[in-house]
Amino acid sequence: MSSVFSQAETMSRKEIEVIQLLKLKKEIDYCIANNAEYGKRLGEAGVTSDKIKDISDIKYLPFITKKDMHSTYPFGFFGQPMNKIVRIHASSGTTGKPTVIGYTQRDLDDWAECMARLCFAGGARESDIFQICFGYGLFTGALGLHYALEKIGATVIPSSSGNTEKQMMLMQDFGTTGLVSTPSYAEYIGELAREQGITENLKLRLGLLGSEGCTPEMRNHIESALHIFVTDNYGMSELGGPGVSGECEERDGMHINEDFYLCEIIDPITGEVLPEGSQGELVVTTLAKEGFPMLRYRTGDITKLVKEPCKCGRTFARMDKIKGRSDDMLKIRGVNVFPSQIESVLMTYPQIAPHYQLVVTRKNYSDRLEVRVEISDVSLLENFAKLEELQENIKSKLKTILGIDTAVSLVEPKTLERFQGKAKRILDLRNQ
Ligand code: DLL
Repeated sequence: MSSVFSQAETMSRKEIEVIQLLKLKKEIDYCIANNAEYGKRLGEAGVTSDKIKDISDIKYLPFITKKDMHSTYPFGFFGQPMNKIVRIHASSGTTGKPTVIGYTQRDLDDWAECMARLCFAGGARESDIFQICFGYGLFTGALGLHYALEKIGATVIPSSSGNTEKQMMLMQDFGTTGLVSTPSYAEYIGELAREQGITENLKLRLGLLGSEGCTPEMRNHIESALHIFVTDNYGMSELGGPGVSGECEERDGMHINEDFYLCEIIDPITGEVLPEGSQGELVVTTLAKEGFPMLRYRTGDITKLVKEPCKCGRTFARMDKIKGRSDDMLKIRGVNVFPSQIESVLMTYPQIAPHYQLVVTRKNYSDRLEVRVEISDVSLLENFAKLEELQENIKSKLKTILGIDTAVSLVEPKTLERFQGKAKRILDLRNQ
């Protein structure tokens, strides 16, 4: 068994469930006592902690959605007055107002503990030098990993995102061993390192990536470009940021910090709780938050849960890589399409680069999905027959996986946008 950061990570299933039940009841009491919005909602639903005899009784609690965040902006779900809140973060909403999250000092300590467990599970150690290339600011990613890595005793370089040339210089000069970023930024750094011929000068060995999806195929690409070992980390602002779950070195699902988060999978349409092992929408309840407690938050993320212990020795349940967000899912002529399915297909071709864009248009009431992808093999540009053959091959593979026809456009290297944060790959022009 590999070592763990906290003994809590190896509790028996029975112990985990006893703790979850106790903490859930306490969190419900806390919410009713400290937040008027919860008092009203739980009162209407007729739920107090007395009704919760088993963790499955969580089903009596109403869901919270993103819409509820907007209608209670900015502090409606805060569980403490401002004199007890020591930090504020906010989600990077593209439209309207952001979601605002408050932390007490104890929340910050718990956050560092949760994330430190996951960094350690991903291989981070005291001797590492980590460059944090998430944007510092209201986004939770940078400070979330920053304090966790310091807690482990690793050296942290808070270089933030952007200014990639300088990032590369620091990486070489400081002997950075660990990279923290989105997968798309890691991909971009890998591309530049190769172009500048400096991959061999780098001492990188680990990548703690997250905040957006990354298929195993994309991960392989990043690993071979930067000569690193990558783990995937999941979280969201509403749940305090990163630290909800992350992969260990087995990379067989992301371990959930189950003593801090209770996860369920529901049918996104009916809201019914689904049996163990089913794929559906992830709903999360925080079990020990003071500043921003969340009871049954609908994440919109599609995944499934596995409770069997992992080979690494950790007993915390694991969630599969996120398949997509229910609101990222494209409906093309009635068929559900997740960008991750397309990415998996594209990544199997050595002749193309991991840079793509999905453009959806509508003509005569019929949807058209165009997959634009960069070629990496420039010699193809001089061989039209080969280019066409590749295009047809990708089209037919996509048809097998998605069940629908797509248009495939092979574009020249470096013509699609690069991202320093989360990638924006979908261009849905149907309503224009
Ligand atoms: O992305 C928190 C975070 C920071 C997680 C750093 C991991 C590392 P938000 O900006 O609120 O918070 O975005 C949350 O991003 O609902 C998912 O749809 C997506 N997401 C986050 N992590 C992953 C992941 C942070 N590992 C939203 N795989 C979530 C796939 C992810 N999607």
